[in-house]
Amino acid sequence: MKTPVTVLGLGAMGTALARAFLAAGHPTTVWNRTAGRSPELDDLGVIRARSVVDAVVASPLVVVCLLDDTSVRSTLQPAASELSRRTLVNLTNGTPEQARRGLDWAAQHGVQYLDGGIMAVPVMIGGPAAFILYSGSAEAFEQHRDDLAVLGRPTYVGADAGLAALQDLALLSAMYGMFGGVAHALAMVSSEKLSPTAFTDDLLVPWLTAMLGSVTRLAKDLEYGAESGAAGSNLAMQAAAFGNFIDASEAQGVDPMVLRPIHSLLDRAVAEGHGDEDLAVLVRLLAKN
Ligand code: FVH
Repeated sequence: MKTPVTVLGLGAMGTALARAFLAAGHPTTVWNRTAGRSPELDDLGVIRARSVVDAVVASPLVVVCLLDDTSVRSTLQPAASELSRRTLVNLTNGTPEQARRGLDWAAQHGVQYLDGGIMAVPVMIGGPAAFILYSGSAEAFEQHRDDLAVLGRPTYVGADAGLAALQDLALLSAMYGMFGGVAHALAMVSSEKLSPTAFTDDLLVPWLTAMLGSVTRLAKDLEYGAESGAAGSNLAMQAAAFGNFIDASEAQGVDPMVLRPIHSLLDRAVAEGHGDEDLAVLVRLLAKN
């Protein structure tokens, strides 16, 4: 018999989590603030609890995936004593501080706590590209590693409960930086009525894919120091070229708001004497603040 699992929250993500547990044969109990959400789960054999307390007592493993930390705290507080001696896995997006507070709250109520960061969108859950970061109780992680594996590759990042959220937010920040740049690039080509799909397939995706190697090199520079002469792309050169990005955007009627902060950062790096260095300097400048 597979571990019975409770999923609190049937938004797009909670529904995908419940579906994956059901597909893997876990008896799956669900609760959602608005009753009757995701009716398609009924045909898959889901058990609907009438209250959070009923949902919690149904399973030794309770997964919560709600909008935010406030909704998690208000939802769980009435079921605090029933959560005792169970494992609570919080897959709601949050900050490292919220995760650490979650661990403290759980410890006060005798609950084993894991905080998680889902690195997937709902359609990816249960598929090969999905992975989920976990931090908090190592014992709970070992106990439920196989259960959690049905959602996506489980990746434990440490006993400090905040570490999953920290790295989740870092990864999402990189993603949104990419999306911001992509939105700007597509606005530029659209200003000349070029085909967005042709530009994306023929040029943008191959270009971003090629640049991924630079991400690895940047991290190595940061950790081990820059290899002399390896870059060929000094910051003074990049700052000078960046003025063209802004000017051309404005000439095309495209708002350069996404680019301006990067331009400022490059200019600052040059003004502070780093013109002959490489992009790793930007990390150091950002981390100082
Ligand atoms: N969907 C995604 O692409 C991302 C992928 C990475 C992880 N995120 C995080 O997952 C959390 C849930 O996201 P979601 O996509 O399921 O969000 P919604 O579809 O908007 O559903 C929200 C659920 O939260 C419930 N809820 C909202 N406020 C409250 C409250 N005060 N008390 C109790 N429950 C609440 C809501 O219930 P209802 O509106 O149906 O009654 C939904 O179940 C989120 O942290 C993402 O950042 C998703």
